Amino acid sequence: MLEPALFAHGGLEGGQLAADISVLEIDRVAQNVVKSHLETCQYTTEELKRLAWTLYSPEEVRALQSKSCEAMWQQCSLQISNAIQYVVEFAKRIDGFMELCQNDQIILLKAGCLEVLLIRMIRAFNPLNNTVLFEGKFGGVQMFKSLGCDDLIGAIFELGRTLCRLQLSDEELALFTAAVLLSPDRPWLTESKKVQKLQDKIYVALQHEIQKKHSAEDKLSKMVSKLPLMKTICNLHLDKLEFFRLLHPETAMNFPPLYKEVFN
Ligand code: MHQ
Repeated sequence: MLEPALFAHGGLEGGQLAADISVLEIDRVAQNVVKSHLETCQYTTEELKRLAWTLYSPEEVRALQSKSCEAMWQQCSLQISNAIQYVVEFAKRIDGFMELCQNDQIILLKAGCLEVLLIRMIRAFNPLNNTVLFEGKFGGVQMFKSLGCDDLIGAIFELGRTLCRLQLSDEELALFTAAVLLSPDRPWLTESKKVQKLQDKIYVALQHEIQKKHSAEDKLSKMVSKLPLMKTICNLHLDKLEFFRLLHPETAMNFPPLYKEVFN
């Protein structure tokens, strides 16, 4: 599925170049993607370090828990919608993305932006106490109890924990999210060959980046192995949203436009 095609020919092992992609080109791709990520990651690493121990108090958690399901969904969709704007900006800054036809740009963003958010989440996730950043403070799964989506929230936190174990650098995160965004197998793409070429280059750059410190085959395959769990989470989210819409159509109508557009 998302298995990088370049994996097959051993990548850059021993300084040998995959296919016809030159070292210079790989460096250029890496630089562009990393810069785009850093410019659009919403919170700097320093900000997040400082915030990491700003926790919700037990009273604040109780207040969130006693909110109505509708109010909490509204709050979450707003946070997600804000975060999506940064992912859209990230995509736009990746070389080659804006040269795709608009139809394909939209397909890639709609299909990939939640996966990108879930990967980006590790920056705002504290595995030491299992908490995530939500509206300026860190809190655990209990915070989201009123949503009535314990399975979804549980899966998101589990993904957070397993991704954190990989200890991805910002460079690896940037390249991995770009590769996920530029997945050539999304349904209804009209120029999937073009997308494939962009993704291939990004995966080569990612292998190259990983190789600076680790065995690339190892870490890259671990990263790629988390993709099925992300797909499960995306589908679970769509199921929950559909169900919520049936129960509370008026609230769902007032969800932020971007959230509605992406998940319709
Ligand atoms: C981003 C910043 C960011 C922003 C929002 C869908 C639903 C009903 C519930 C964060 C999901 C609840 C999200 C807000 C919860 C798991 C969602 C709500 C990285 C990702 C991050 C931290 C989002 C992570 C997932 C959160 C907490 O740059």
